Amino acid sequence: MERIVLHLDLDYFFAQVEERQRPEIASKPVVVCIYSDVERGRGAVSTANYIARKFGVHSGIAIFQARRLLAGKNAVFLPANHELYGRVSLAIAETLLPYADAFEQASVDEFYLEISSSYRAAEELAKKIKRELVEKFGLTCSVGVGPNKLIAKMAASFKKPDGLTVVSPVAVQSFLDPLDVDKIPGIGQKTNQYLQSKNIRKIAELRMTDRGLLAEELGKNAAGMLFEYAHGIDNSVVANAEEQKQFSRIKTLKEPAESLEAVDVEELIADIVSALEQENLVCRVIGINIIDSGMRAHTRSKTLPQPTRDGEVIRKVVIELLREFFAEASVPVRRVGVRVERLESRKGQKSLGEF
Ligand code: TTP
Ligand code: MG
Repeated sequence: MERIVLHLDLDYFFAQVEERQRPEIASKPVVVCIYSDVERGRGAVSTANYIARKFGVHSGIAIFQARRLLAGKNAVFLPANHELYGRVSLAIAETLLPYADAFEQASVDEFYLEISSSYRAAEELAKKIKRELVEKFGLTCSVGVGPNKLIAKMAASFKKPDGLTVVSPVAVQSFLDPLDVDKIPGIGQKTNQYLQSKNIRKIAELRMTDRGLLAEELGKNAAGMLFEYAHGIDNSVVANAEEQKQFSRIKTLKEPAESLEAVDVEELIADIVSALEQENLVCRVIGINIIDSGMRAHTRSKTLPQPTRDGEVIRKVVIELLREFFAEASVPVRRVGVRVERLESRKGQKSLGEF
C-alpha cells in the first residue's frame, strides 16, 4: 500500500456543462462568455469547447476576438451561468468524496483524492470514476495519478481531453524530463522568461542547473521550490482549505513586555513541536502573533527553504521575528503567540538533502 494522489480536471468545464444542457450545440464551436457590458457584447471568454479551441479561441481572450476567429463557423456564444456550474461542481465533489482517504477541491473543476492503494488499483479506480462521471453527469474529465499532488496534476494535464495518465514513482523522472519548464504548475511568467533566457527549456535541463545560480536570480525559496518540483518532489498535503491546518499557541504575559528578554516562548514552541510530531507533519512557514497593550494584533512570518519540525530551528526563527518586532514596536506586548503554517506530510517524504 502506497500513498497515491489522483488529480481530476473536468474537460472544458463550463462549455461541457452547457453542451449537456442542450446536446444540439455539441457539434458546433461553443464559447462561454463573461460579459462586462452585455449590450455592447464586450467581455472575455471564460472557456470554449475543443472545436472552438481548434480555431484559436481560449480562456481570457476578448469576446470580439473570438467572434472574429469563429466568423462563419456557426458558433454558439453563451453567457456564463455560474450558479449552474457551481451546482454541478458540488454534485461531482459529493460523488468523488467517498473514494478518497483525503479530499481537496482545488477549483470549480479540479479535485485531488489521496488514496492508500497500489498503482494498479488506483488506475482501475480512475477508470471507474471517469465512467461514473459520464453516466451521472454526462461529463468527461482528465485524470492524473502519481505519488504526490504535483505529479498527479501534471499527469492530468498531460493528456486532455478524456485522458488518464499514471505516473508511478519509478517513472517520475522520465515523465518530467522531456516536458517544457512552463508545464510546472504555478510557474510565473517572469520565472519562465528568466529560464528561457538561460536556455533552460526542458525540466531535465532545470534539474541539472546549479541551484545556487537559480537562487541568485529567483531567491532562495523560489529556487528551492522550483528545484524540488524539477525532481518531482512535493510533500504538500491533500486537504481542503478548512482542514489546511495551521497550529498556533498563544499566551498572556504576566506583565506587559517591552523587550525580547521579557518574553519566554519555550513552552509555546514545545507545544507546537509536539503537535507536529503527533500528526507527523513539518512546516514551511513560522510566524508570531502579538497583541499589544492597546489590543491591536500584529503578525509576522518567515518562509523556510526547507520544511521542519525541529524545535531549535523554530526557536531561532521565532526569536528573530520577535527581535524585529520589538525593534519597531512602540507599545508594550500583552500576548505572544507562535504559529506554523504550510504544513506538509512527513509520510514517505523525500527532500533535496537526498540529492
Ligand atoms: P480550466 O480547468 O482551466 O479549463 P477548462 O475546464 O475549461 O478546460 P480544460 O479542458 O483545459 O480543463 O478551468 C475551469 C473553468 O474555469 C473553465 O471551464 C471556465 C473557468 N475559467 C474562466 O472563467 N476563466 C479562465 O481564465 C480560466 C482558465 C477558467
Ligand atoms: Mg478543466
